[in-house]
Amino acid sequence: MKLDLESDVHYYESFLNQKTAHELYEYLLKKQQVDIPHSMLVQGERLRYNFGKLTFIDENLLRVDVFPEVQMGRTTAWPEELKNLKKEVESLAGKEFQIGVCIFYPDGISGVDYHSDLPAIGDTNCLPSLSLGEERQFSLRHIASQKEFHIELKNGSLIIMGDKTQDLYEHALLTNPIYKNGRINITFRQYGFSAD
Ligand SMILES: O=C(O)CCC(=O)C(=O)O
Repeated sequence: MKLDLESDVHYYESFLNQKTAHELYEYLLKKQQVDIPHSMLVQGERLRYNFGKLTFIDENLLRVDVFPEVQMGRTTAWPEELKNLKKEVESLAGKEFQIGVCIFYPDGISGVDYHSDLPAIGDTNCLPSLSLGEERQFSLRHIASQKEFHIELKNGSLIIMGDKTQDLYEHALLTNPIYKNGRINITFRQYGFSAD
């Protein structure tokens, strides 16, 4: 379903069925320990955050250490268990994603404020984002008009922020204490820039 916005944003409510989504959530918690709180060294000081983070990276990039752990937090090669999912996302989006940023929000006290994902390590003109666990409200705010759009992201859903979304909108997972359970999000990211 295309969302009623000025840029290309598509929402796939049942990208994964409930059973698969639940199994993936459990796998990421139990085997990959995405709930380990994110921490980073900033000017010699270790900052700790109220969310977990683990970044999956293509092996060739991991080998050349493009993403040092002190900057990125925990990183690991894409595990076998996620490779099919990665392929399915790539085939739907028509792009390859070298990086998967996996965030664990323990409850509604944890979120991320409005921001745009401007190109840094790669193009951000296509950002698929998978939701697992607690259904949470996701918000997009039109930069020029400040008009907000809200959508509930279901367990197993995929939202793809396409062309112009990062230029025209900011997005957020606003904190709200009504949410009591954990949620995992994986955003699929490109490394590098295409010529066009
Ligand atoms: O958890 C989410 O759905 C939002 C993640 C996000 O805003 C981001 O990765 O830039």
